Amino acid sequence: MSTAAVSATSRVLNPELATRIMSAEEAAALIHSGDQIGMSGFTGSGYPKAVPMALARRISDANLRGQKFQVSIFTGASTGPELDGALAMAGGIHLRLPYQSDPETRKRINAGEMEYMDIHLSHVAQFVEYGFLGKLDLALIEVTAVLEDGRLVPSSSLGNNKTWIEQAEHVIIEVNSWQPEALEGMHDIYYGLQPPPNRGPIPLTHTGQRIGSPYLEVAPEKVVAVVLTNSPDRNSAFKAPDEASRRIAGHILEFLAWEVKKGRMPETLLPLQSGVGNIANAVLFGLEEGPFEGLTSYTEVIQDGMIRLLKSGKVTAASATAFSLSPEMLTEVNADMASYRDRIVLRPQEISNNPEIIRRLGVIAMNGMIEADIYGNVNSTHIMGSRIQNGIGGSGDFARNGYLSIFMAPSTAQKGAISTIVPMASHVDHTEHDVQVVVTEQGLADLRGLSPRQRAHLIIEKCASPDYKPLLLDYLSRAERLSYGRHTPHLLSEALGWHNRYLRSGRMKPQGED
Ligand code: 0RQ
Repeated sequence: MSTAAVSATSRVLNPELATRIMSAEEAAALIHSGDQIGMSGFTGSGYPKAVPMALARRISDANLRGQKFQVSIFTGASTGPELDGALAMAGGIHLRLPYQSDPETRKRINAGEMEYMDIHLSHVAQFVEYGFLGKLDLALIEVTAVLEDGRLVPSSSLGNNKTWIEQAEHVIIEVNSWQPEALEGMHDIYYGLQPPPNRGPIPLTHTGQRIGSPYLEVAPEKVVAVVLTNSPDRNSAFKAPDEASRRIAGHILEFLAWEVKKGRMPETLLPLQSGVGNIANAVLFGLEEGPFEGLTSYTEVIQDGMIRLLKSGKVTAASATAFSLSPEMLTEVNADMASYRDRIVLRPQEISNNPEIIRRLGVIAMNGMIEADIYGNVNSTHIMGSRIQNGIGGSGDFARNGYLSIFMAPSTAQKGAISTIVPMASHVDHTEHDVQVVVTEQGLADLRGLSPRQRAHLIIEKCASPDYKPLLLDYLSRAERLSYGRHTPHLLSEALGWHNRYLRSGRMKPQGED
């Protein structure tokens, strides 16, 4: 047995579960075509790494023999190449939910070869519990260790693990000895959520509070396999904040300072949620240099910027469901995990993204977008209205229920060929009713208290690129004169014309407009 395997064995302390240790190939042989499998994993953290690869090999072999072998994969959110990448490449996924960001998976979904359900992350656990998504055949969960009494020490993400373990007929556990043992005690798993009509209030009133258990519970008789691994999480590196991201961060910080001055939030602000992507990370970097102290964060993932804020003492407590760190930051944090245990709480995503808690705490939601239209409808998911990029993720959970809902993007994409402020959004994830602030590097539009026409003028004035501003103003003024109704003026024959033009010519601007 290799050194890695020996150290992993020492992490399976329960004698009954130790008897079920087997290879990844033996465990993958227990999976059937057509199974619905709930896997751990949230961003490149805490996803199973050996059994999905073995399953992908099994599926490829079946395909070579002319047999179709596909499974449906439910996770917390996106995962790593050993899971989404390998299974998509083998053509082994029938249905994927609730979020992905893997290039191969994205390609297959957009080619119409894979079904994809893009779901609010807070909904997933309850959809399975209510039976909306059918039977869950298997849970495949990475953990850090198995305690003597059979309880599980979770790894670097929690996602929907509690629900998968409870709802699945059978459970396979991967014990990853690469995960630091010091993760023990960082998690908070709430077991008090009953289905309606018996659902009571969740007793969580501040960010760093613990209301549950640090361990996952599993009925030992459901566990059909325990697989030992020693494999790193794989998150991609963040780009250093560019000029546009820094300017977006600057506008947001100025706006938050104004809100404090107006007495609409305390000097320590309200719990921050910052979404995925480089701009969100740049906002966190901006906060590091900004004036605010004693901050807290109630969010979905702990990114590099959040660790820096915790280290500098600017953020005192952070709650999330997963780590999502660049390789360099991951090495640093893993070596010093114990020092974060009193300041970071990892929760199931039904709690990290819970509308009740987000509303109660008054979270400031800051999320990236693909485009916004002049009225404030936001598209977070679809390029040119039909090609999925990632998914809605937690953005809807936070935007709809937050104290403030901010959406941000550079004012142009693809080297200026695309305006991210458009007459009509080609797909809508967040309606004008859920979006209070739109910000680009050009400026910030505070939409609160404004009618649609007032919003349109402000968004164009503050957020549009100077290259597209005259075209947007021209559209709006003609729509204000000619629209069927004047409440939300539109020229339906033109509203999506910019997208059409891009698809035809590779740029949103008409010929001759440079
Ligand atoms: O394309 O990859 O070919 O270069 O879209 O764009 O600028 O890298 O954006 O990494 O900030 O992600 C909305 C996708 C932004 C993200 C989105 C093209 C662009 C590039 C990516 P290339 P960037 P970011 C959970 C929060 C939904 C989930 C969410 C996201 C690629 O923020 O997935 O919010 N959000 N979860 O060129 C055509 C446009 C475009 C465009 C960008 N208008 N038209 N292409 N692109 N805008 C809550 C938490 O707490 C985590």
